[in-house]
Amino acid sequence: MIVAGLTGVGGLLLSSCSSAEQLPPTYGNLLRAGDNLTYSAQRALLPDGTLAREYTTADISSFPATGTVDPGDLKHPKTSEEFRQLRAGNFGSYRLTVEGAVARPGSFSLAELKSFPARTQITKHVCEEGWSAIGQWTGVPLSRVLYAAGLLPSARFVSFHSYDDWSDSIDMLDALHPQTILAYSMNGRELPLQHGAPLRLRVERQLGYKSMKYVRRIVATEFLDDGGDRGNPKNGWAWYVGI
Ligand SMILES: Nc1nc2c(c(=O)[nH]1)N[C@H]1C(S)=C(S)[C@@H](COP(=O)(O)O)O[C@H]1N2
Ligand SMILES: [Mo]
Repeated sequence: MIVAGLTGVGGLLLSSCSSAEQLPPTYGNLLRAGDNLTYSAQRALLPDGTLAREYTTADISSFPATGTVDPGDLKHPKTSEEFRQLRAGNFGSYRLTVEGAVARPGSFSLAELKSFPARTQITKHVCEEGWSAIGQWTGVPLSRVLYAAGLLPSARFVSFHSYDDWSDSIDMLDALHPQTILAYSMNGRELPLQHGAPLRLRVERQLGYKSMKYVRRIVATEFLDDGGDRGNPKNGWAWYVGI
């Protein structure tokens, strides 16, 4: 009875939100209804370009590596072998694929990504497991890469696929945000393997798990792809986790 009642409330909340465009996935339970409220409220209250706080080099802290620390160790038949080969060649033959709603789908080498104007930022990473750490990241703004590929006006989300078989996405506000970068350096050095080499995403206005490591492929999409079986919502984590 109580469960049915709660489900009813969830349904009510959901339908009252459904006029907003392209809400994150909810799977129809009460907890997921909160995702929609958080997303709608943050997007309504915060101006688009609000910057996450940036720190100084004196604030840089020790930074644990979590989740996957080497996709070459994993059992995904295709990607782990591909990653082992890339790693053996110090990522010299790595290419980031960019496709979907772009006029010029293709790929970029690390040298090409490094030839774009870089952005360096010292930010606080907040993990959903309860720890935080401050690190310095250098990389190419995601917007640069998307524009270089000829991002189409119809694109509304950007999906990311990694070598450890994660899929996730962010909306265009986060994708084009100046602090959303594809980082190849951490604390002034080459990005360490355990922190996502050769290229990781930094999404500074959301919780740590949105900052995907080992990025392999980027897809601009017109509709939300929450990653399906490889995505966070499927594992009980919210799609949108603004901080
Ligand atoms: N591809 C991939 N990206 C990932 C993860 C992962 O396991 N695989 N873990 C996430 C989580 S939960 C956090 S807190 C951060 C951890 O980054 P770090 O290992 O550099 O501390 O990466 C995020 N991105
Ligand atoms: Mo995390």
